[in-house]
Order: sequence, then structure tokens, then C-alpha cells
Amino acid sequence: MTLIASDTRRIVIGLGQTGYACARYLSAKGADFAVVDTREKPPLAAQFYREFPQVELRCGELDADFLSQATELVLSPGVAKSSPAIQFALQHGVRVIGDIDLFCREIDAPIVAITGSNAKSTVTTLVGEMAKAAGVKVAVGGNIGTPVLDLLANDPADLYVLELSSFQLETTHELRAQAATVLNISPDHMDRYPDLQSYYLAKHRIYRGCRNAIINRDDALTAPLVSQGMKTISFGLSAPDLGQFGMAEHEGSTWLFKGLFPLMPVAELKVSGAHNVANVLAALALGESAGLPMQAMLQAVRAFSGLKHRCQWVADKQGVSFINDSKGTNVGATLAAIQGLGLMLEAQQKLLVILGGVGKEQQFTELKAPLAEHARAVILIGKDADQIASDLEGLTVIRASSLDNAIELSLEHAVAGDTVLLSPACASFDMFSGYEDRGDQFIKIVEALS
Ligand code: UMA
Ligand code: ADP
Repeated sequence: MTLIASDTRRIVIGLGQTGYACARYLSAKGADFAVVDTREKPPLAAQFYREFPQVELRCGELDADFLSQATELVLSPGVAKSSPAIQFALQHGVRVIGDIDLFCREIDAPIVAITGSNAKSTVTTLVGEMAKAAGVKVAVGGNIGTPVLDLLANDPADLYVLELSSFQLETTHELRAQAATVLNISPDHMDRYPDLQSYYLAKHRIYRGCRNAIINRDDALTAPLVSQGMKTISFGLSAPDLGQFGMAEHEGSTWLFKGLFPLMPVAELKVSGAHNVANVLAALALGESAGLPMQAMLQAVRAFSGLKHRCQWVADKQGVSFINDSKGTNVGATLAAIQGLGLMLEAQQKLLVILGGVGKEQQFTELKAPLAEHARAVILIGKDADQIASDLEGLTVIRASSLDNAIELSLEHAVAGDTVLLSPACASFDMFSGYEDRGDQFIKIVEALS
């Protein structure tokens, strides 16, 4: 471990998973630090007092003067950098970093860094599986669930695959990834950003100092503004140019390609939908840039059946298929699910799409055309049902009083061969403890159907 200068005073902001991991890390190094949390009673406080009785923990509204006394603030992703007390400290010369910078200062092994509005966890997991298939000692963490500093508790890895959110990237300065990608950009977290450009700029910080930038040809917003010093490799659903990843016809069927070389038939993928083909191509480009051999990567691709709650098939009941895409928490994800699954339906088959929850100030009008094309009806749940109904005016929109009721109404309106898709385009906190809870309840209710 590198040494931390003893004249540096740090304040960790936030006592969630990230803040706790920072505290463990700083404490193990014997560093001078305090922890603050904006909540009166952060859930991990009792555990913290037991584990770190010597460390100061201040709860409640952030104190600008207190923060200004630090050399460095280590900010958790759930706390906005724009908070007045943090801005005050910044103006007084205090550095603001995050756990990713602390992590990068510790490791020498290459990093594959993945962001995007959607598909981060899917691509991160797949790159991790590819590395394992290649026999590389890999560690996977970040926004996907394990705070990066907790990865240091294990033996050092030879490759780190990190999912990074825009919130984490805002406070990251020292990433220098071997391969980095912005998979796609569509509006999300608009309650934390003044406009789409600020969100885009936060995401694009992932490319700073990277060796290989992996960009999506089908989404111009993913290309770095300044690409000097980095190699750029693209993925997309069209036939690729030399050295790029894409899809083209070969021997009478559609194959994944690198440049002129056919890699494998798309029909052999276990994941469904065009959006997942893009995800596989992105993972191949990232893996190759990190030096993983193609054969091992393709072996991992063939075995990969996707993640729970992401366009996950649940059951066929009464001639109708049920798909759980509870992780569709924004319009971009739901759009991909409707289009990706809609394209696979026969002419007379339709989707019944369960939408709604906490709308995060999004516009839902973008869903109107694909819903008109692929959906028999939309069933609405949750807090922002009125706004969604108004954005989708003209479509068949049915109000449900609960998730049970939504499933019941979907079945009533479905025709044999149809698919009920839970892809809410919203956060879940008005009715559930999180998207996993929402998806699990959906699975339970569907499995109990006759
Ligand atoms: N909070 C406060 N005051 C505080 C600190 C936190 O109110 O002082 C609240 C936040 O507003 C938030 C919650 O507590 O509602 C958790 O915030 P946090 O920063 O403590 O979060 P962690 O527990 O450290 O988890 C974070 C990521 N969470 C967020 O960015 C909100 C986790 O991603 C990530 O897995 C974890 O670090 C490890 O890296 C979750 C997430 O929802 C899955 N991410 C968002 C997304 O994917 O859309 C960005
Ligand atoms: P993230 O970690 O970015 O939230 P996930 O892999 O968990 O991404 O998938 C989140 C949602 O995005 C799921 O609903 C999934 O169906 C959808 N999705 C998957 N791939 C894509 C893609 N390439 N473009 C848009 N949406 C996608």
C-alpha cells in the first residue's frame, strides 16, 4: 500500500457503502479523517461507532466551515457535488475526490472502465466473465455493487473491471483506464443535473487519460470530444470497418464480426434483443483492448445468459410470456427493451407494457411511437402515472392500483402469443424498496398464476 501523507486531513462525506469502504481503507492506513452524513441517523452509524470508536462522525446538515478545514473531501456518489457546503469548501481550496481516485492511487494493474446510461452492469459482468474464461485474475466492482476500495481486501488482481456512474466520475481525476467506454447516452438522473450536457460531461470524464476509447457508432454522444493520445475502436449494429466490431451477413445468417472476420452467429447468443447484441460487441471491444484472447471471450459470450431483472424471461402462463425488465428505470432502457423485444415478435403478437413509478422528471413521449408499433396496451402503476398517461395520450392506457392488479389487467387484455413486459422506465421507491424488490414481486406474482 502506498503511504498517505500524515498532514492531510480528510473528510469522508456519506456513510453508505462507499463511505464505509473509505473509512475502512483510511483507518487501515492510519490516516487522519472524519466522516459526515447529511442524514440524522445514517443506517450504518451504529456499526460505524462500534468499528471506529476513535473516528469523529457528524450527522445532519453539512457544515461548510467544518468541511473547509479539510485538505481533501472524499465524496460519496449519493451526495451532490453542487451542495452549497461542498461548493464553499471547493472555493476555499479544498480538493474534492471520490473513492475511485483513492483506489487508482493504490493499484498498478490495468483498468477496464465502463459507463453509459444503460447496459453498464451487463457489459461489466460480461467483461469479467471473459477475463475469467481467459484465466486472468480479475476483480469486478464499482457502481455494480462492490465499492472499489473493498476490492483491495483481496489478493491483488491482474485486471480490474469497473462500472462507473456519472456521480462517481464527477469526482474522479486519476483513472487512466486501459480501456474505457461510454456505452450510450440518454437522459437519466435529471434530478441531479441541470441539463443533459452536464450529465454528458460527467460521463465523458471516463475517457481522460485512457489508452483505448470504445465508442458506440450508433450513438454519436459516446465519442470523446478530444481523442488525442488514445486509440478509438467502435462497436455498432452495422457491418464494421477494419478493426471495428459489428454485425453482418455470413453463410446465410447474421454473425458478429471484427472487421472482415466473422466471429460467431448471433443466433448462438443466449441474451435476447438487438440492444444485447450491441452489449456483446462492446464487451468484445473492451476485452480485446485489455489483451484478452478472442477464443476465450467468445466462450464467455456463448455461456452468458444475461442478468436478473434485465429483459429476463420469467414464465409462460395462459399462452402469454412474462418478461421482467425491472432494471428498466429510465426511458432509454425501456425504449431498448420495447424495440429489442418488439422486433422479435411475429406480426400478430404484441407487448403489454407495465410502466410507471417515480418518473425522475423525464419525458415519456419518446416511448409513444415504439409503443404504438409494438404494444397492445400500456398498464400504468405508481406515483407519476398521470404524467405518463398524458405523455402517451392516444394510446390504449390502463390504470392499475398495484403490481398485482397490473399483471391481472395485462392478462385480461392479452391475446395468446403476446408478451407482458415489466419495464417501468421509472424508479421504484414509491411502491418498492428497489428495482430488485419490484422484479422479485413481479416474478412471485407471475409464478403464482395458474
Ligand atoms: N445519502 C444521504 N446523505 C449522505 C449520504 C448518502 O442522503 O450523506 C443518501 C443518498 O442520497 C442515497 C443513499 O443515501 O440515496 C446512498 O448514497 P451513497 O452515496 O451512500 O451510496 P452507496 O451506498 O455508497 O452506494 C454507491 C452507489 N449508490 C449511488 O450512487 C446512489 C451504488 O450504486 C454503488 O453500488 C455503490 O456506491 C458502490 O460503488 C447504486 C445506484 O443506485 C446501485 N447507482 C446509481 C445508478 O446506478 O443509477 C448511480
Ligand atoms: P445499468 O447498469 O447501466 O443500469 P443494466 O445492464 O443493469 O445497465 O441494464 C439496465 C437496463 O438497460 C435494463 O432494463 C436493460 O434491459 C436495458 N439495456 C440493456 N442494454 C441496453 C442498451 N444497449 N441500450 C439501452 N438499454 C439497454
